[in-house]
Amino acid sequence: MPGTTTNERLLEWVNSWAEVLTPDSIHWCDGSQDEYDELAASMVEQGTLIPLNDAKRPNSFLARSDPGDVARVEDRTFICSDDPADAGNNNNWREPEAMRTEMLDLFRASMAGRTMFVVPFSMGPLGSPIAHIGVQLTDSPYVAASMRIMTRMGQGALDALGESEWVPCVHSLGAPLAPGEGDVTWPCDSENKYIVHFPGTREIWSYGSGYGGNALLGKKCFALRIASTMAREEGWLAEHMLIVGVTPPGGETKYVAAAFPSACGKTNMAMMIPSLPGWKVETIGDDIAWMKFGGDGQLYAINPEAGFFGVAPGTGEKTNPNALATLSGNCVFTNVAQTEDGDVWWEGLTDEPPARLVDWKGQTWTPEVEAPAAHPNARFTVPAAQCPSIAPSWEDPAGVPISAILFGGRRATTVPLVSEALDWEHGVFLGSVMSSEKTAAAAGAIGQVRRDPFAMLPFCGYNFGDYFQHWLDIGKHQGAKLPKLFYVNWFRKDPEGRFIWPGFGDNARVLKWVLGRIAGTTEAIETPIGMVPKTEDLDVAGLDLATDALESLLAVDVTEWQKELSLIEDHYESIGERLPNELRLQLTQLADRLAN
Ligand code: SAT
Ligand code: MN
Repeated sequence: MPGTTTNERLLEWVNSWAEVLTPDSIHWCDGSQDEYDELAASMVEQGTLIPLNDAKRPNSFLARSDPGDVARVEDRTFICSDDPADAGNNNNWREPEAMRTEMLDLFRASMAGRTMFVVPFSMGPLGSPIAHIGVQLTDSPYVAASMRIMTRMGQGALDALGESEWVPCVHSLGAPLAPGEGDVTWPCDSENKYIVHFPGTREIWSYGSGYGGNALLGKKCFALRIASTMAREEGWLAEHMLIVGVTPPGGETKYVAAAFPSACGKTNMAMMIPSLPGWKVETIGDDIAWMKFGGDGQLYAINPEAGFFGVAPGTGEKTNPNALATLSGNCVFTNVAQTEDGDVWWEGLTDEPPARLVDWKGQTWTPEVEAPAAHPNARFTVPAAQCPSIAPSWEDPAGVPISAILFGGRRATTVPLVSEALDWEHGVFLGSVMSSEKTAAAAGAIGQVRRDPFAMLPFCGYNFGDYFQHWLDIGKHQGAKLPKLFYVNWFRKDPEGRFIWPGFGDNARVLKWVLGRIAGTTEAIETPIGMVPKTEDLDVAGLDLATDALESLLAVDVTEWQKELSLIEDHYESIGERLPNELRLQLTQLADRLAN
C-alpha cells in the first residue's frame, strides 16, 4: 500500500531502502486512530504490549523492554561529518563513508520476516514555517505507534511535505526473522547499537535499539542533533529547552524557555502549578524548543513534539500533579511496574509501594526486594494535548514570542537563586558554563561539578566551539529584539545540607521577578556575576523561610567564585581551539570584576 504522495524522490528512497532491508511487507502510516488501534492490537497479540485496566486507564499499554535496551546509548552515538573537527570534542566522530559501509552490512536483510513501516512526521504544527518534516523507516510497530503520539505523524505530514525535502531516518531493530522463526516481545540487537547522524546530508541511521531517543528518531536525533546543524546554517536555534507561558493576575502572558541538565526538574517546571495566587503557568513544551526570528525581530518558539516522553519514577502527586493528570489514558508505559489490578506503579508515585507488583522485568516484586520495581529510566509516552496546563497557543504555527531564556543547574553552593546576564554575550557565557552537581544516583563522586553547556552535551550535532559562536551570532541578528537571559539555581543548600529554597510551584516567585525585569519595573543589584534581586523584590509572602535565607540564596561570594574561575578554565580547555575569543574575554572580564 503506497502512501498518498507524488513525491518521486520519496518513493524512490523508500524502494531503494526496501531492497537493502528486505522486509516482508511495507506499510505506509496514515496516522489514523484505526491504524494505531490495529498496531496496538497486533502488539498485544505478540506480547509486546500488555493492555492496562481499561476502567482505570483507558486505551493504555505497558511494554517491557529487553534488559539490554533501556536507555539512550551515548557511547554508541556518532556524528559523521567529513572533518572530525566539525563534530568537536563533544561528540564521537566516525568517517562518513566508513560508517556507511559498516552499517550497510548490518542493514542488509535486517528487516527480513518483518513489516517495514514508512512513518512520515512533522516536527512542529503541520505547515508551521518553523516546522520541518522527516520520514522514518522502521521495523518496530512500537516505534511507529510511539511516533504517532510524539509527532504529527501520517498523511498530514505527507501532505505538508508535498514535493519538498525531508530528513531521511532509517531505523532497524537488527532482529531479522528466518522463515517460521518465532519472535520475542522486544526484538533488538542490544550488543550492537548504532545511533548515527550525517549532518552533511541531514540523514539519521539507527540500528539495534528499540528504545526512546535511540529509536524515536524525531526527538533527540532530528529535533536536536540534526536540527542544531540546520539551525546554525539557517540562523535559528534548536535547543534542549522547555517552553512555558507565564501570566500574572490580570496581566499579559510572557513566554519563557529554559534549559536544565537532567535531574533538575525540567518536566516539573514545564507543568508547574504556581504557588502565587492568581498566577498562571501554561505548558508549550517540556523538552525541545525551535526558535526562529519573526519579522518583528523577536524569537518565536514552537515545541516540535506532540507528546511527552517522560521519566516515570519520581513523578508523583506532590512533584508533578499535572503530569499525573496527563497520564489518565491513551498512554504507552515502558519498563514501569504493574499492579495486581492491572494498572501501573513506579517509585515515587505513592509514598508506600503496593504489597505486590510485577516489576519491569516481569518478575514478582514485594517491598522486601531491594531492586526498584520500575526501571529508573522507565518512561511514559502520552499526547501533550492531555496535559491540564497545556497552553491554548501550544499548536500556534506562528510559535510564541520568547521574552526570557533561563539557564540553570543543580549547585549546593556558589550560584545564587537567580541572576540576570549583563548583556547577550554575558548570557551566552552563562549558557556555555552551565553546570550541575552529580546526585547520588549517578556514578562518580557526589557533589562533583559537571559542565553541560546549554544542556546540550549529548545533543549538539556539531563542535561546541562553533555552537557557542552561533549563539553569539544570533545576538548580532539585524534588528533583533532579543530575550533577556537568566541563570537560576533552585538547589542551593545551607551549611547543614538542607535545601534553602522550596522549589516546585514556588519557583513562580522567581518567574515573577524575571517578568518584572522584562517589563523594566523591577530593579536589580549589579554584582560581578550579573544582576541579582534585591531581597525585598522577591515575593516570599506566605513562605516559611529562615530569617537569613534570602541573603544566603542571593549571596555572591567572591572567594567561591574565584575557585569557580579555574573550573571554568578547565572546561573551556576541553572545548578546544574553536572556543570563541569573545567567551575567553568574558572569562577574563569576570575575573577582573571579581578582583575589584
Ligand atoms: O530517550 S530520550 O533521548 O528520548 C530521553 C532522554 O534520554 O533524555
Ligand atoms: Mn531531554
